[in-house]
Amino acid sequence: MEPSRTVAAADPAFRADVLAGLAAPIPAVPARWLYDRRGSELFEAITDLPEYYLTRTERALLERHSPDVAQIVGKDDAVVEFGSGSSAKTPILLRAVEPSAYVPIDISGDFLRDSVDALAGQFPHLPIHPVEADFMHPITLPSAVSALPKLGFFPGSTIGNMVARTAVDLLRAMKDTLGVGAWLLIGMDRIKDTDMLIRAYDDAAGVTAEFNLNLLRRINAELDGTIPVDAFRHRAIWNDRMSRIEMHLEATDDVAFTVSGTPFSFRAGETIHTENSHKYGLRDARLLLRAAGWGLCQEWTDEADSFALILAEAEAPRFAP
Ligand code: AVJ
Repeated sequence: MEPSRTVAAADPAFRADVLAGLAAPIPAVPARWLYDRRGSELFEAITDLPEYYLTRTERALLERHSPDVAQIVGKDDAVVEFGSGSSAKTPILLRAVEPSAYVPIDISGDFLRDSVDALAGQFPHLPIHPVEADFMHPITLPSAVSALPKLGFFPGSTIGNMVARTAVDLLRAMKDTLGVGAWLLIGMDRIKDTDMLIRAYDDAAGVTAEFNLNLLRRINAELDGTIPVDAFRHRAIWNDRMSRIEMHLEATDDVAFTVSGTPFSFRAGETIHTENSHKYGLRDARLLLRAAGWGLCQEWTDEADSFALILAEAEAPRFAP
């Protein structure tokens, strides 16, 4: 794959996060900065890796069970996707559910336009109402869909990027956006054999390593950084206590560099924490949803229980003992 880096104008939020994150007692950079254009291309390549079972398994679950979803939620809903449906997964659901409208929500107008174009070609009669917004906060949906029953869609185990507190905040915001009685179809990765998890995040071809190291290249390109990228290596670690895979960039030597003129130094072995990918057991997943007001409706997994597709319903508040 050809690197496609067009040096974007420095994003002040990126600079602020990097400068604060590198200076923190436990150095870390928010994972969302991994996904520039090149990072998004590398993530797409990850989804095709033999070790990265997540995408393949979730797609098979959707193919097998979208008709079951349609049976439960009925047809003619508004499907509201959190994140733009650039993936191959959205059409599988839309074909089964035959919605009256499709509402993709994304913070990036560019990603949103790309996915709308792709889906409009495949579903010429489906009304599409894109919303450019941050779905971490409750959103007022377009009035054209306000009277329709809602099916939220949040595939890809993206919820796994968030620590539990933030995940619950997000699930609650989704409930506020969709309303009581709405459905949510969400993909969550399961806790499993540690070696299998680590292989999925430290593949033999080194694509995930390149994805992680791309953050340093991006800092150098966009924030006038002097980081010696060769002096860092990709690490994928299973944090059992937190039930998550962590990606880190580990200094292999003592290094010193500047970012936007600010000096930083790392000793050999010190790391920059770049991403979390939380994994959920059967009851963990149910509890997370319940904590945000979503009642379990149905869950589907593959033979090996490696990934779960979960359908939940937004519960009305009620008196509890
Ligand atoms: C896009 C967040 C679901 O955590 O599995 C893949 C990102 N990072 N390999 C994941 C990712 C490294 C991915 N999510």
